[in-house]
Amino acid sequence: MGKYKEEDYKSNVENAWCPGCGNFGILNTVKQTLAELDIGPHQAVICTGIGQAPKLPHYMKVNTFNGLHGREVASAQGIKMANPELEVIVHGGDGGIYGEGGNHFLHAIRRNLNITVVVHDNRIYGLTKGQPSPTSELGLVTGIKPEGVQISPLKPLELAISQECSFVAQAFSANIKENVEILKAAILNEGFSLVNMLQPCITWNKVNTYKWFRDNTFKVDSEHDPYDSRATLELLKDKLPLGIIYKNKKEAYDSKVARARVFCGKEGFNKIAGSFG
Ligand SMILES: Cc1ncc(C[n+]2csc(CCOP(=O)(O)OP(=O)(O)O)c2C)c(N)n1
Ligand code: SF4
Repeated sequence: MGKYKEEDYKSNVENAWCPGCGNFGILNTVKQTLAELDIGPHQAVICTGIGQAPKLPHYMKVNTFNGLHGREVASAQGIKMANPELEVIVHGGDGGIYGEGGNHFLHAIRRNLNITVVVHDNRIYGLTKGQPSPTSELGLVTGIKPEGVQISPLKPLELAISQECSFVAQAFSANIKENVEILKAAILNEGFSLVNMLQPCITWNKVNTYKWFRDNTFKVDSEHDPYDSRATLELLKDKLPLGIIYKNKKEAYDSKVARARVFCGKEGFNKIAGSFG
């Protein structure tokens, strides 16, 4: 039994999510994961932007940085560089991270800091009442898109794999037990970890419901080799795979910087610090 229990992350802030929202399952997963990894509320920071997903740290006791919509990955990288001891986790929506924050997302994968990014992928802009997001499927009709989505969705997992991301997983918000294991592995991975968390928005997305996600997902076979990018891309072809789908061994950027700090000494390091791109 670890030092921390789920109650240690409890907050008294009133919850404003719709009853039945997929975000509740994600909140439970995060609390349970931190408790099982023995990461106390003072040892982690959850970075968010604006939206329904970014409210997650308001509903728990943990350090929080709540910045601009789409800038959650950027602030997380700054925090990790300033305090490498902190467990830095990002929670954002598909709109914030893949849309407004798409450029940060792409380059953060390349930079490979030791952070975990959990995207609550409800395939819609939830907080602002159902505009299409980058992952909305072709033809999706919503209250404010009556003619249906006209452009094909972004493929975030394929994109992350194309950039040789250190760790890529996909999860479905209702599978809390499995998701705790996935999130633990993501946090323990030394590098940039992406968890695309499929999450029903029961209010604005009437297509990608709990039933739809159950019918259109499958659990990745234990035989799957996550280091085999070709096999992983095959997995992504039809239905949505759940589990750890891709891994790539490479040194985390913060660890490279720490080595440079030792190698050059403090003064020397300060001279070259600006050259880390
Ligand atoms: C730079 C910027 N653009 C747009 C907005 C308005 N805005 C706030 S939340 C939001 C949508 C959030 O959708 P998503 O990121 O998918 O998260 P969700 O609410 O679905 O969890 C938008 C468009 C904003 N606050 N800042
Ligand atoms: S609008 Fe959608 S994402 Fe937002 S709380 Fe309600 S169900 Fe959840």
